[in-house]
Amino acid sequence: MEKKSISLKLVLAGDGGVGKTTLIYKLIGRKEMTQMTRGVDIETFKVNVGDDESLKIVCWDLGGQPQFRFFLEDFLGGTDVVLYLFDLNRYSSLANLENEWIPLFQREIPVMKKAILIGNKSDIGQSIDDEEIERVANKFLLPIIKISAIAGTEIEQLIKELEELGNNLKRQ
Ligand SMILES: Nc1nc2c(ncn2[C@@H]2O[C@H](COP(=O)(O)OP(=O)(O)OP(=O)(O)O)[C@@H](O)[C@H]2O)c(=O)[nH]1
Ligand SMILES: [Mg+2]
Repeated sequence: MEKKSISLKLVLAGDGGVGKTTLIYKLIGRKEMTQMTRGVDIETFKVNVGDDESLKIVCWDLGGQPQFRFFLEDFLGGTDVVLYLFDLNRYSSLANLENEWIPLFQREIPVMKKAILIGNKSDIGQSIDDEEIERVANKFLLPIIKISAIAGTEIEQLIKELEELGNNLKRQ
């Protein structure tokens, strides 16, 4: 029998250079070097949610550079999951999530199935205080995951969160 498939739209948000495309390439198992994303790229991958079902995740990888901001809103309709990425070593990338990216999504997508705050580049350390990260996470009620998209550290944790969501949706 063919596997049943649920499909979700996942959007990667955050400033240019924080590692959104690198993370997607890790999730889909692609090895190529990444370039700045121009506009938006779309990639899909699957996670398993039980023997007879899989969860298809359609990832919308947004270009984070300021020149692409003006049309981003057009891509946000129907978002189920958003990953808010920042660089653990670049304070402005966390501040811009708090002041621009998260408010934009809250305005455009009032009901979201899941949103996660992701600090990337843990392989080169962390210069932002944990208290500051927790303050932003608490303000918007977001879980925090610290990852290295390049090294693959804690990517499993992220996949687990997505599988959990898939399992919850399956039961509905
Ligand atoms: N050390 C380290 N570097 C990383 C990591 N993730 C991404 N990078 C590097 O950061 C740079 C930017 O990564 P991208 O994935 O292109 O960033 P992006 O968020 O997609 O950027 P835009 O497409 O411009 O929005 C690249 O040189 C990556 O190799 C990581 O976990 N650790
Ligand atoms: Mg990119």
